[in-house]
Amino acid sequence: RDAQSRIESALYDGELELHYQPKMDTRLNSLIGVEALIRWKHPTLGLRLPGDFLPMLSESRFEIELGNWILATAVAQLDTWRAAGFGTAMSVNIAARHLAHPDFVPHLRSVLTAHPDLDPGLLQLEVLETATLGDIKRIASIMAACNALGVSFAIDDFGIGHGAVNSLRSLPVRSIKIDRSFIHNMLDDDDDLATVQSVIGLATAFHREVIAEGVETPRHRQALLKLGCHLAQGHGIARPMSAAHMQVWMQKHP
Ligand code: G
Ligand code: G
Ligand code: MN
Ligand code: NA
Repeated sequence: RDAQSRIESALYDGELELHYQPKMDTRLNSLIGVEALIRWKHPTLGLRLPGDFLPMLSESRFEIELGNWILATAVAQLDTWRAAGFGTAMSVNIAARHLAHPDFVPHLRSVLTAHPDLDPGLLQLEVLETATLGDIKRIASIMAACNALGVSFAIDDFGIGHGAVNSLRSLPVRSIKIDRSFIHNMLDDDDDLATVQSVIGLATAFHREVIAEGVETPRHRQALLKLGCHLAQGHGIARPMSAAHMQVWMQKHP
């Protein structure tokens, strides 16, 4: 409770901000979009990563409020970049519980309405913890309602666990993201390589776009290209950065 109210204060004190990480088409060497990632600029502890503070919010009312703020802030930035001539797409992370909240679709609609010149097709929602989604039919219908607004989905942290194939079969998602834990050792661990290969095969068979996260080296990038995955995100391309730095980066990487 205490930790939670400190994060609430951080939001109201303006200490929370979104950073952005590029996603690239490694064949064309072109930017395909950016992912928004929450950061806490803590006055004494420095930059804190979401793994340090988001888990403290799980199941709380404030988790939903923060999720709404993240979505509104990311879309406002996307519209600012559009108006400045950067036609980039943006992905925003959404907890499964947030997506399932009854106010999610109305909130999304109001955020988009606030930016009438923005093409909603530039917005993608990356859904986390799809394994815990519960009633998959209900989630599929919420996703369909968002799709009707023009917004697409990615399944984040995709693996080959229980429910992965079912998610692909049942959910109207455009993309899947290969979890970075599989990419990390894929060049040294045959099981990880087989997993990456299987996920790419699965995505291809289901006509979904597949993007690898945690691409840290040119060797990762080349191995993924050989396996048929040409979309990548990771420190080997660029680390998450502030909006101002992201804009400079976009100028250099059209
Ligand atoms: O940035 P970092 O690698 O520390 O992120 C750790 C985790 O926190 C990732 O799984 C990421 O998806 C999640 N995360 C980052 N930003 C957001 C956000 O804005 N909303 C939600 N719900 N999760 C986020
Ligand atoms: O789970 P999610 O995809 O939302 O996590 C994205 C997070 O992964 C980002 O917040 C970022 O900090 C982290 N990340 C991005 N690229 C890399 C990478 O190449 N290596 C590692 N270890 N983490 C990365
Ligand atoms: Mn993500
Ligand atoms: Na991820």
